[in-house]
Amino acid sequence: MLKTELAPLAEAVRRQMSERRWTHTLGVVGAARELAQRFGGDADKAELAALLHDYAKDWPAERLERVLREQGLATDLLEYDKELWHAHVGAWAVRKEHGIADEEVLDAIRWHTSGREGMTLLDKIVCLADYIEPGREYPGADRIRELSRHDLDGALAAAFDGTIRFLLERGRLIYPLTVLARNDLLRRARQRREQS
Ligand code: DGI
Ligand code: FE
Ligand code: FE
Repeated sequence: MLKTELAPLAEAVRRQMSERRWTHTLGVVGAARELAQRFGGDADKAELAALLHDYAKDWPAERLERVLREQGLATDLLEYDKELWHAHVGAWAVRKEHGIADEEVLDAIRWHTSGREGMTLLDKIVCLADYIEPGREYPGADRIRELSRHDLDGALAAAFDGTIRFLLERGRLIYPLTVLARNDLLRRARQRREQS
């Protein structure tokens, strides 16, 4: 369960979203905590970033678009899938509405959907937790859960592969940063395998 000092913030997060999204959020918190313990990350930051990662997910697209434009946040995103928008808006909103100032936590929220090159340990933990929380079902989910037991970069690269495949199959645009993130992780995972 969530740490008690997070209860008021958790209530505010819960108010932003559907019951289903809240259940997902709690799943991501648990998965992020486990990944942090397994891979030597900061479990408190992982828990906080996971709690907040989908803060703006259920906001209407018009509201997300307005914030991106008015705040000048990653406006290149406007040319890509709306699904990408909530991450950047969420990072902005939790700082503005809840005074979250930890840049590592804000980055993990901001990059949890697209990924980025040079992802931090916390970025990877939150992003992968989003893919492996118990409620998530998609082709290949169990393989990614399996990889996540020992290979953080390999698991996340495989998760991005799945998303890229999903977008390709539907003829949808791919945000280039996701491809860059995937390539970067794949290189690191390969380097690690060659070293061991
Ligand atoms: O917010 P969640 O549903 O928990 O998960 P998320 O923030 O990872 O969003 C994933 C959705 O974003 C998924 O349905 C695929 C969609 N999407 C659309 N274009 C892209 C994209 N995801 C990535 N990584 N890259 C894209 O270009
Ligand atoms: Fe999300
Ligand atoms: Fe999520």
